[in-house]
Amino acid sequence: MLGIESLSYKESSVKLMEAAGREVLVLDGAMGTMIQRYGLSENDFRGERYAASDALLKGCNDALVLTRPDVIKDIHRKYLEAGAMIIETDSFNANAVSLGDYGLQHDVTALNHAAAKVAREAADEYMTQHPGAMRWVAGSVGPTSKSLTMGQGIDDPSAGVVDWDLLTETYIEQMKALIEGGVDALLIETIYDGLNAKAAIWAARRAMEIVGVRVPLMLSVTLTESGRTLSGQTLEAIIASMSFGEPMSIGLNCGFGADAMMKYVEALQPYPYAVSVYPNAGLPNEMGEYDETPSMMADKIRVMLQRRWVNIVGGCCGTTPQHIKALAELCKQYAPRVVPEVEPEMTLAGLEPLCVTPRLNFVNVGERCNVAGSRKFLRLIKEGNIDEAIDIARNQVDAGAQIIDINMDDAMLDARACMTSFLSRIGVEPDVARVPVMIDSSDWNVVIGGLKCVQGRPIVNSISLKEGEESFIKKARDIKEMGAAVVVMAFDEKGQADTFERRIEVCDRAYRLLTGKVGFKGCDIVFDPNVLAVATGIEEHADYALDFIRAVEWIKSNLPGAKVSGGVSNLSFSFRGNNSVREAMHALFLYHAIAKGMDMAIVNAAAIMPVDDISDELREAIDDVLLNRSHDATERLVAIAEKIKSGNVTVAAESPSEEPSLTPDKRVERMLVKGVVDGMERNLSDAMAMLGSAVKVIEGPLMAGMNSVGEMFGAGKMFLPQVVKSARTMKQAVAWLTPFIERERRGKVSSKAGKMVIATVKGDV
Ligand code: THG
Repeated sequence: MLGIESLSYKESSVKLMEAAGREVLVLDGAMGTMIQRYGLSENDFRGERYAASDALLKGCNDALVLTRPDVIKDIHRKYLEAGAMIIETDSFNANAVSLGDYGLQHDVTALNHAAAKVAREAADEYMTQHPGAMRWVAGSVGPTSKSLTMGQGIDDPSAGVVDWDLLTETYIEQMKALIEGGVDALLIETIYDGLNAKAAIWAARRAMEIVGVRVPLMLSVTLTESGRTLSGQTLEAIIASMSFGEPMSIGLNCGFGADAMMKYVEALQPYPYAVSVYPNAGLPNEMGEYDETPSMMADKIRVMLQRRWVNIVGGCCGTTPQHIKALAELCKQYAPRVVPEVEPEMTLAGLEPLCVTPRLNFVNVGERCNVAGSRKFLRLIKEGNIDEAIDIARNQVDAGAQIIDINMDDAMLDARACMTSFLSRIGVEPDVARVPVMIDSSDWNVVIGGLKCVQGRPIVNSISLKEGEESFIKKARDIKEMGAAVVVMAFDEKGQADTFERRIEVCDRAYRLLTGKVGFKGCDIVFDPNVLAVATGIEEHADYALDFIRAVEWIKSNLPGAKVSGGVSNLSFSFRGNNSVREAMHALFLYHAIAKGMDMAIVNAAAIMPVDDISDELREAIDDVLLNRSHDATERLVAIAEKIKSGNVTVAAESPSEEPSLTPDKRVERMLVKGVVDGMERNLSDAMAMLGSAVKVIEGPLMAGMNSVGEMFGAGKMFLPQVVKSARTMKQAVAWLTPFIERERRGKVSSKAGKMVIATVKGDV
């Protein structure tokens, strides 16, 4: 391994990581609250160094490490005496973006060196005076006041552009100086934007490489009252975004006090990191003061300790050495949380997480935000009609797309600019940004540009061995270090793999390189063994689909954790213009490939057809093509396709709402399964007449329909988009029946309603 993996941790850092498993570690309290107590003047903040500064520096706490180091050291000492085991450097805002407010952006290195030095001295002196006691220094790294995610969505050039490159540059300078100054850990805290956090983590790892010293990362998130970050991510989503940092701890700070944190501390329990929590001293009062006393705060933290939920405890805004003293006494009485070991799983994220487990059955990636795959999307991008282009993304998510693929590769476009601006815009559209993105480009420059503006955990689509191992490894490393998962196309120096043997040969080689040389986890690799067009009339293409399906099976049983994906619409290029045949081909192809373990596919989420809707004749013909079962398979499929085009053969059976052979209840059931809304009211009314009540319509055909949707989903015959459609139909049917149900209920003389408890599981669709 190269880069950060080759560095070993500092000795004191190793002790810190061990200690977190042995005892509850106490972190210090607020710096700002303490500084206020010293009643410092403008001149104290300026000192000699900044005497000539144009800006007023009062309030620039980070300057004091150079201008009043005695004060900062005194504060560190007080926290150590109160029982803090880890003290934080006074460097929360010591980066160029934040220091720019005071005109001190040129002094990042000196300030961070001094911040580390003064904390280091205080900790070392304490250890000398208390032999046997270990005390640690954590370098504090704040988020800056500029949100990369929210800032970039706003088209206001005058706002001053803070982007990934600028932020990482100053973060590297800051963290390099902190590490050189001797910190034992880096504490990236008050995280409110996943993209800022990713930039900080990326920079931390570069800073470690530059200095040649590895220290553990401690990550601490601040949630709003909604339980999400300010930029909209759930806790699970932001953890997925940050996990590439391989943190020692993840936790919560600031926020709304210890009470409000309780349920989120619980949510941290399943993760394989130490858990830290350092709340404010309650909520600020009207004067902006925090009035939670040390014992009040300790009582709340006690509950977390009793449940063995935490490894590191401390204080944020408003806390004082008295608070830390109370916490330190408390922590002595409890054992720390046991950090669980977990089986790694691919977790992607937008604003919400997407854990790609076999439980999901199959993940569909929306294909329509692709300038090469949708004429409409290309036109909108060319016209600069971003709003309508975003509608295409939104429609896919509405139709059930769980990830959206985005591709701007067109010779007439500045693909990098289109990619970054589109990603930035959808990043602030909550109903689109909910899902992770797949950054699709064959231009590396576009991929990197895209990665720099996504706050969630995306997948890069794609890399391959086309240009040899060196470039493959370099790109893979960059992707891993930016926190993304990866799609690998089965392509090497010899070209595109198009037989079973070539497909598995290339995937196997890529897997060895990624897991062995780059440090990728198997579960974060997605192989794409090339979905190629079949029924082209060319003999060499006859095994394309079958070999793909065989390759899926081989990859799933030979490359641990690896996922398989493919661009399904490629399959049917020879039937362009005949969407019903294309959709039937896609559905059957997916049916076979998913049965062998295919995990995801790039599809038109709005147009996946249930396999059982395909007429027997068409299904037989398509299967013959896909599985290469007969020599005249293509000819027969072409012939049927012609008939379908001219309207002689239907793809699906009759529309269930009209089918005369069915009784009304059966019609309702079938309509629900197919998600058909047209004609529903008439059929509901007929079914009600037939069954005698609205409740019976729900309990009978509607429930039966939902059950078969569930069964078909489980059997891989139906996918999320169709389930969503059925669920919508159900909702509409119930809404239509509700007034009748109420009337029926009122009609009953004395109906004693019992109590009913219903429940669902987290993540239920
Ligand atoms: N593997 C990976 N990524 C991919 C592909 C793949 N990305 C691109 C592509 N292939 C998958 N996406 C599409 C998107 C659209 C179509 C096919 C594949 C498509 N579009 C219609 C057509 O060309 O007939 C256009 C319809 C329209 O203009 O509206 O078929 O294989 N990793």
